[in-house]
Amino acid sequence: KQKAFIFDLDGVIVDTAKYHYLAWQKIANRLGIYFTHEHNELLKGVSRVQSLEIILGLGKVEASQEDKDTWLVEKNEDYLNYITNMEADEILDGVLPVLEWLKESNQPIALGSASKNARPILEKVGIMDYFDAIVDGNDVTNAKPDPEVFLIAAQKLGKTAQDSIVFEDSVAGIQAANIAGMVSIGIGDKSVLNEAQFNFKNFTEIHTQFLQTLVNK
Ligand code: B16
Ligand code: MG
Repeated sequence: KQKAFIFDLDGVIVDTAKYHYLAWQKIANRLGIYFTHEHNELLKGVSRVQSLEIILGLGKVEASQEDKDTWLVEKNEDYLNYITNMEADEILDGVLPVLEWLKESNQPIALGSASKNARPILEKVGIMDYFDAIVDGNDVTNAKPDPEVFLIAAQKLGKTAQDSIVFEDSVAGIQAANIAGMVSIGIGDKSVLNEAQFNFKNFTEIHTQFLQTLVNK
């Protein structure tokens, strides 16, 4: 049997969520907006434009489109600085064995990320070749929790939503997978990702036996 295995990027494959957080925090600080780790959960999986709107909303700050565009560019330049020297050692623990098992088991693999920086990151950490399809922030018009990104990924792999499995670290992403009718697997804090069908702290907890049950479903 074959299923579609769809991976989110930031916070699932690599810990770039921390870099997004640092870059947004600089913008928030500058605008005098109180922005914590908990607020940051709201931004995970959410597009760049949407993320800025959420931060401005937290501080009840109104801004012109021109200012917003400037901050979006600044945030991304800062983020690109953080990721420029990324290497394979930034792949999160347990991810490579899972990708390896899926490849050996002939299971199609896709990336389903909201990030417009997804491809360079995959290249930097050297795992581009695992992916049969890549769908990222450049390919979608509707941000998670809209299921568009995952639906396109499944389609590219030639599988139905019912035969698709999504690994996600964000609330918005889990919601997107659920709305699509896919199996949702939360990676991270179970109390945050309580809408996921399955929960794991990280990929070291995901064993081949579990992967095999997903394939057989
Ligand atoms: P960029 P994912 C998402 O990636 C991040 O979780 C989110 O925090 C970020 O704002 C979004 O990508 C856009 O990223 O600014 O690089 O286009 O988790 O869906 O892989
Ligand atoms: Mg993520």
